[in-house]
Amino acid sequence: NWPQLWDGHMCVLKEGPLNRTKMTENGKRLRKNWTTSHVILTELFLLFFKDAKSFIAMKNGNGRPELCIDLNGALVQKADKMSSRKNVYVISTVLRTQVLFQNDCNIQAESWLYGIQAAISNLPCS
Ligand code: I3P
Repeated sequence: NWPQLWDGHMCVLKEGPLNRTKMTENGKRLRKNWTTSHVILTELFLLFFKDAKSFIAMKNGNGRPELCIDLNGALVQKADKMSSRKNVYVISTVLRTQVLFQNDCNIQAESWLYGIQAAISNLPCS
């Protein structure tokens, strides 16, 4: 038996598409691989799904996000120098994983920045 990530009490603070790539894992630099994800912001995690259907499937007990970022103690910042793309931000976690996210629409990208910042600031390690 595997533990469930979604307990039914988790609150979705924000949901929608974003382009993203993992940049660092456990402090080690990776080769970028940009993809579009369906992203779910909760009080504790930023979850990246293949698409909206995969999120629904997980809520029904099937499937997992492709990536689960622990927001407790994390940092989110503008990342202009880390990509040639526009409106790029980086989330850096306590366990030294970095994920870049981006949207061509600056209002959309900023809205994710503010949402993620707010979630982080409500967690004990901020
Ligand atoms: C990378 C790819 C990425 C690009 C990255 C390239 O090449 O083009 O999209 O990042 O730039 O190295 P490859 O596919 O051969 O791995 P951005 O789109 O974020 O600029 P970088 O090396 O300057 O990070």
